[in-house]
Amino acid sequence: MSHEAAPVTEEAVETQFDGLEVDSPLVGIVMGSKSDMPAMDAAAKELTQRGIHHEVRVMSAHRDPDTVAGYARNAKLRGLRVIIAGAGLSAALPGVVAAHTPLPVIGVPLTSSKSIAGGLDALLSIAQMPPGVPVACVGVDSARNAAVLAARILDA
Ligand code: RP5
Repeated sequence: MSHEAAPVTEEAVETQFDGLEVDSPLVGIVMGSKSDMPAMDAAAKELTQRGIHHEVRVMSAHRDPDTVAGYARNAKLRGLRVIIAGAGLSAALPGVVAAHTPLPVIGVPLTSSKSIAGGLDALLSIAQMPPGVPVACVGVDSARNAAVLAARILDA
């Protein structure tokens, strides 16, 4: 008598997954400092209200460059579809993330205690990307709009 298990068909596997709720994050919200959290919280709140799964991480392009590169390189493989990146001052984070991932990146220029010209420093850093490496840029401190744009990209 054979104890071999019956072969599992692809259809059976698909049926098994039908009932599973997939709750891995679709949007990654990253920011350059803990001090950015109050401003970036508006993005998380908007995604929560829309029922869009997301994750929030603090990582600085200048202070933690390896962490940022690793996060961005693995993002697509982990199932993320859009990345929202907020930063102030020289605001390299959105651009560095975009350099390491094919996913759409939405940059949020932030004001901070050392900002000049009301956040114009971060706005220009994020918007003025070189050809071939785009970052979508919302208004200064407009994290909520970044979440609305992410929802539109996801068609959610
Ligand atoms: C940027 O420098 C951060 O995104 C933040 O907006 C600003 C100030 O950072 P902290 O000195 O408060 O950590 O990199």
